[in-house]
Amino acid sequence: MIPASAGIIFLGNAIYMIKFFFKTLRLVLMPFMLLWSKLGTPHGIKRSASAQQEVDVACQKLALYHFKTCPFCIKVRHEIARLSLPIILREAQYDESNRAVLLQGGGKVQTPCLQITNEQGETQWLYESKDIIAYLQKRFA
Ligand SMILES: N[C@@H](CCC(=O)N[C@@H](CS)C(=O)NCC(=O)O)C(=O)O
Repeated sequence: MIPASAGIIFLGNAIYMIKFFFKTLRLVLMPFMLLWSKLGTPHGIKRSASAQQEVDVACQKLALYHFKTCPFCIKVRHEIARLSLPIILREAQYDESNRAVLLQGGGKVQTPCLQITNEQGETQWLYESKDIIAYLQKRFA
């Protein structure tokens, strides 16, 4: 019979190897994701100066928590660029303080997450790339 301690060691090693695999995969994919992020950025739509001014003011109440190489974040950043939205980007993978704010405010470290502050100063944390894109299109397209 296999002792329990051997089972625990095996499980520990398996978890370590899975984590190592994904860490390596992330490192290998990183340059491609950065390239996609850069080259895939669309041109922004043009608005009249006054319309853009209104949009600029509205965007001061928004912030996107993101990881640079996360594919879901890249999709959202592309839509932000397409809609010509000057939304502040807060890196949350390595920046400990942004990560802590996201965890405390939104309840989990998952990106992308759009922080929306309303006129009353209340904050909403919108997760899910599809929902964020739908929200931005509804408001600004
Ligand atoms: N269904 C989500 C998926 C988001 C997601 O999986 N994000 C990853 C980064 S690519 C994440 O935040 N993982 C948490 C972590 O790595 O700590 C969406 O479409 O936004």
